Amino acid sequence: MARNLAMKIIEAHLLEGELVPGSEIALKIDHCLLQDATGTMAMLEFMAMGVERVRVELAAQYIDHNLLQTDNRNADDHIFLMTAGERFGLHVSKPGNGVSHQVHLERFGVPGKTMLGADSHTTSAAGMGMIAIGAGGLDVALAMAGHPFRLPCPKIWGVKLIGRLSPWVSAKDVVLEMLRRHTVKGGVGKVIEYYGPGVETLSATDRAIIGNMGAELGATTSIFPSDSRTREFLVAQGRGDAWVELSADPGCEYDEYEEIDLSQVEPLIACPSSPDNVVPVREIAGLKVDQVIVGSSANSAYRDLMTVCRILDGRRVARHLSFHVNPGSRQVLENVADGGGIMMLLLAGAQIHQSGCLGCIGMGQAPGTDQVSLRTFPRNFPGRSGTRGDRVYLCSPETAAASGLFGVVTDPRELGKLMEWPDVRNPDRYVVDDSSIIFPLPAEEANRVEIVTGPNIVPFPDFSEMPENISAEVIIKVGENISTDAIMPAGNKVLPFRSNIPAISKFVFEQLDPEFHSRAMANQPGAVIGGENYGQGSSREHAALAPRYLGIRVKIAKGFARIHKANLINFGILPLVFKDPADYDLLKQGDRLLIPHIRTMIVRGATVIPVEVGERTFLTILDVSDRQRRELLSGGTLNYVRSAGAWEDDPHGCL
Ligand code: MIC
Repeated sequence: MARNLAMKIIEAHLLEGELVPGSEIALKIDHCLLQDATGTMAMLEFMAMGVERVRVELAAQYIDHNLLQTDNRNADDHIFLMTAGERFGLHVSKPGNGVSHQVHLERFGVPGKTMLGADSHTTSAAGMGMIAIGAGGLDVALAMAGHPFRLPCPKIWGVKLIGRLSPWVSAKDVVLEMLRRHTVKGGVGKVIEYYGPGVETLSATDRAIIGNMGAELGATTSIFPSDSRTREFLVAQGRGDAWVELSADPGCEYDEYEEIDLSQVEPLIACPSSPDNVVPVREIAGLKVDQVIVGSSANSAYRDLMTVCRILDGRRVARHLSFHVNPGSRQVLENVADGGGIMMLLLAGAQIHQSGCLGCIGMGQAPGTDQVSLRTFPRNFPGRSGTRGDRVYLCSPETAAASGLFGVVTDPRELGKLMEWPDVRNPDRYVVDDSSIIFPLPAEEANRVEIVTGPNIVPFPDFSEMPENISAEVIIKVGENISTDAIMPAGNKVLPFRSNIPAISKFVFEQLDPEFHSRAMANQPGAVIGGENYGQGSSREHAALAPRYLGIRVKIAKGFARIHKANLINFGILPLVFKDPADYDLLKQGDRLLIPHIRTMIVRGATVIPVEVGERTFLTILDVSDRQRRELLSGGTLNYVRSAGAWEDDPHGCL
């Protein structure tokens, strides 16, 4: 039978389960990706599993998020990650070497492989023809220990690309078009597979941008074929031998269909404060801009930066505005320098930063009060930049550069009146320098490496088992599409505590309700009520781990985002979905919820769970697998895998 590409790769890695959308499948994982903000906890979790060395083909630890060293804490975490990485056989990419997604694409990505990453934008490896999925740190730690990754079998959504992008329009506009059409919930439970004649007009790094922001559509991941453009990128990286040709079988089917005529896509921009709040740039043209940032995890590759350089060449950015460039990797920076781009940026008045995530996760670059900030980043959830009430817009590098020049939001096609379209081509051969990557040591030598654990790393908290009855107070009720940034903020103030759960828990829901922490501490156990797509956005498991530390035992929502739901289970929080969404309206903060005999119901496999509030009872759904039931009963996945028998219980453990 003719198969689409996503299914071919999934089938080749299938260890358990049926390829029926929604039912649980277990996949063999080839590559693991860790970054520092999620990686410190993930590494501690891996160490708690007692495994001697990673059990995947390749595991890479990137240090790209917590780059500001304002005291000992981030620096302590870096040295911990470097030494632990060496000890357990990971590749370690040092601070300043670049954003995980860009570096992985450049140096390690292999078409047809699976990858699990402790970062939602792991999906960028779509540009390499990989099935690359974001997950919580604990799931990645399990995968590094040789366990399969379990997830609901996705539907495959075929998006046919036809035509060719017009000058001044680029890959970011394509994914913004997807978000305009389908919103931040449009991809939930799906892998987006791009196919059709338009695909070959996009380079591997263009495809990575589209894959990166597939996370914003809520998709499990995205994928592109591995074709001559993939080969071209690998050859330019000096890794041509990693290339294999991969595509869907002719005549294959998809669960859903979509078509985008690239020639019809126009410059688009996502307005504050959601990536799907998309309008054509021309509709808001003229709005004064105070800050522009190009780069970070999306649009930070050679073509993106060099396009900006060429637009700014011989000109200066508007007088009142700050223009920042965050290269995706040291390699990108070196190649842009090699192509003469750095001088163009400097003379135009741009600020050039080190390679890393930086302002994308609120690690510096926060805009001033009421300032308008245009960024090529993937996310603009409220306050994520570090500034309360921020006004962050997401756009292509072309729109960013044009707006930077004029000081107001500008449709980049306007530039056509001033200059020729800089049709930037990627180098045939990149300047490659791997000196900032620490390659794995032979096992014998690795065993002698001492892991340096600084004072910022505090032991993982102990969590109790699921009780027979839950009686919990509603500590907070929140609305629709609540992101993990709203639950567990990022930023320079909070991120250094990622390896210190008691300390980071003080910031839970801080933006929405500064009293949340003290109320939760005083009223344990607690419950949280949410709307649709609760927990969208990042993979950060701290958005489940820290609430659990504060005594949250149950979250009831109209729907959960995939990664967050898995994280809740991993830390023993019951994820219940309203059977009738109208019951959401009946609940308020301070209500006492009773869930009698929840333990027995979980053991018996109940899926409908009655919840009592005062005199009323409403119904909720517990949609979890048998394994997840056992994890919930144990009080979380770590308790479960540590308990006698749990390893044997997993036929594919310790592959
Ligand atoms: C993000 O873009 O939100 C992050 C920061 O990369 C997160 C990971 C994190 O919170 O550390 C993600 O996307 O998963």
